[in-house]
Amino acid sequence: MNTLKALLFDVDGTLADTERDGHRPAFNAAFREFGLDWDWDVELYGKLLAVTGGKERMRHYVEHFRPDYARPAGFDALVADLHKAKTRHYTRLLAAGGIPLRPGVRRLLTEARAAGLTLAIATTTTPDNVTALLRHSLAEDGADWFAVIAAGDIVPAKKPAPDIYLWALERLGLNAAECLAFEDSENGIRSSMGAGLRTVVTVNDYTCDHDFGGAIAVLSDLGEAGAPYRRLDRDETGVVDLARLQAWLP
Ligand code: XBP
Ligand code: MG
Repeated sequence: MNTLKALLFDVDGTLADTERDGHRPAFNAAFREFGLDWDWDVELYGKLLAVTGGKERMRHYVEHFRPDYARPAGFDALVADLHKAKTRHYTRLLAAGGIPLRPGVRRLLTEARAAGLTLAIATTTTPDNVTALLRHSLAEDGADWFAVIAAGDIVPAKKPAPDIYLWALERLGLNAAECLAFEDSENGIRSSMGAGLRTVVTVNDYTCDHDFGGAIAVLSDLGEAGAPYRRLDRDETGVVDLARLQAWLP
């Protein structure tokens, strides 16, 4: 049996439910700030999530949902400026304590640290978003809990490309077989499995219908004592701790 050395976590949708009530209103606030009539409601945002990365998502929106919008000269710079404003709105929301960690996340991170496992992050979101979430929703020194934070434009090809996980593994100096990944979306698991990582999935409202073929477990969440996870790929409830993760490994 393989002994686990590291756990690699996606951020958005996995550590916290950030998309619907975090990123989405932050995009909308940036659009208003720039006098644009773009407004992403909950349903439309679900469709836009097919594209990872905020800048990429805005371009996708203009291309596929706003044929009426005439791109100004300097559209690339506008997208970059909008994205900076969006990051400002989003990190302010986090600083106001806006988004809690998902069930079981703090418990598992704490147990893994105490057991001497290495923790890492692999996400397409902007680095500032990650550090703000860890600081305001995990702990003042939350970013220091993670040996590697792989985020944003650090690799050009975002998820579902495996590049961000491969980059994190290289930095960690570990093989995929020594690690486990945690994801919430099909793009995420395609990325992690593309890097050879066994992956545990915790779904959310936006991703519960995604294809998670190949995951070692598909769960409602990580579970807490008194509020166990529900496993979606078989009849089982429980709490994800290190003993259970180890038992799931071949
Ligand atoms: C996260 C994303 C990100 C955020 C927005 O995907 O798709 O684009 O929605 O972040 P994953 P930025 O959880 O698979 O990493 O606006 O900072 O790009
Ligand atoms: Mg995610």
